[in-house]
Amino acid sequence: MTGFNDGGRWRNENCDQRKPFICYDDKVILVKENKTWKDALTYCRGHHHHDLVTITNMDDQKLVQEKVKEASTPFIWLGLRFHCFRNIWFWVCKEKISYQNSTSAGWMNDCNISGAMQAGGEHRWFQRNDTEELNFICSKGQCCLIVCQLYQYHYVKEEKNWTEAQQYCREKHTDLVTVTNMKDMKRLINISAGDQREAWIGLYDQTHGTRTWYWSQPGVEFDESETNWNTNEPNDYGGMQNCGILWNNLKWDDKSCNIPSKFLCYNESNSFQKFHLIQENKKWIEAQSYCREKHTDLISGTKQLQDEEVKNESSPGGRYTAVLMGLFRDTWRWSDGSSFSFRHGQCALTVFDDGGRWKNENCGERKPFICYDDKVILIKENKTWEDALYYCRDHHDDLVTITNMDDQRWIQEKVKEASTDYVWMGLRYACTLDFWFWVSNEVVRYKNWAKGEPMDDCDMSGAMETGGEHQWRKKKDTEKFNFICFK
Ligand SMILES: [Ca+2]
Repeated sequence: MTGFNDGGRWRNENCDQRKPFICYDDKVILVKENKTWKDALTYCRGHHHHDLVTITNMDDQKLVQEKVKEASTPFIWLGLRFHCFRNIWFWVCKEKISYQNSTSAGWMNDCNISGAMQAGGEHRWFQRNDTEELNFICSKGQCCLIVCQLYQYHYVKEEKNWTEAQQYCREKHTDLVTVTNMKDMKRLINISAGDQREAWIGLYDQTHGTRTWYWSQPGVEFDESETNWNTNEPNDYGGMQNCGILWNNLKWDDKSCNIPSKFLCYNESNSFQKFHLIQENKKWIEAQSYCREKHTDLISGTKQLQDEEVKNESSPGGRYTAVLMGLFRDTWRWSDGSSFSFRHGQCALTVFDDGGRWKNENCGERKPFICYDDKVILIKENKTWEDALYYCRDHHDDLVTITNMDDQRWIQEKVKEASTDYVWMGLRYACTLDFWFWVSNEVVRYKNWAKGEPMDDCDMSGAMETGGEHQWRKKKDTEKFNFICFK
């Protein structure tokens, strides 16, 4: 067993002792039945697994090659397929082929062939005729094993000043990195290989002091028309007031971020008590860290502020007169023009050994930097749902699939630029089978339907609202909208 008090070093122990323990979920399963490639695909998709396995990097490869050693056939089917008509190889879960482990002999582009891994030897990939009957590997849960994201980060070791770094990223990738939440922050820390201590990110301050209000919780958008300022607020009284407080009459006020105060946290996963009054006095940035660590975030957005639970708590003579809320303003902008409110300390440079906390730095200094590649694109042409689908498949990859809240946030930032009121997604109603599905074959698990949707109706597809809360609506698929493709 392993104990944590000695740096995780393992030691021998009587197996009958009662101890806490750590389980793990296997994400891939070897099926020791001999099937043609197509039958193997159907099996994986139908047996509560997810799909034939996709390998996008060395970690995936290692995970899979450990499994295939147990196989009873010399090769094992992967979810790798040759698209005869488009003349390309692709992964069945729509991943582009980035990582490769094929034979040096090269691949013939031929119809009716699929990719298989050697059970022994170096576990390389070979093309096989898809009527061969082989063991196969299914993946469970997510399409991609280790990383499955709508955007990819690239750490560039070469040292450049901020402007040169921005230029480099825009040429070779999409832009300098945009960080939208804590999960992204962890990805950033993970890619900072070796002894590199800090790197430029895409946040910059060139607005000459023009401040913008944001809500702390990622995905909650500030709406000027819903504000509830006290009379003559916000007023920058006595200097800069960049943080928001809530009076117990539910009116808002701007306050200096450095004055410690009680605060309200919001917890989205606790259905009994969503709002938590913290009686300790903290500065705004410390209060934010506290809420993000123990709950979800500082209370954010008018929907949360108008919750009955908050109204009951807020009364004259109650437990507080004023609390910090998740409202702040700053002069920082993301290089790619997106309006994500996520901040992790101050500004444009991320320092890896301080939990990735950001600090402000002279933009002329030369540092390594982090670019990102966007894997989705908004097409500002008006097309019917079917024409949009074919456009994506011809020019890019597919109409977009949204499987979780993070995907939703990334996409809703894109649709703001659309010229139509709705934007098509790869969501379709199967009339004869009576269910909604993603064209990428993903099951519709995460949902963001507007109230009253979706009614089941024939010839309907799913579109996202361009404005408002960016919820999903079913629309007649002959309507013409902008749309979003996977790249
Ligand atoms: Ca004020």
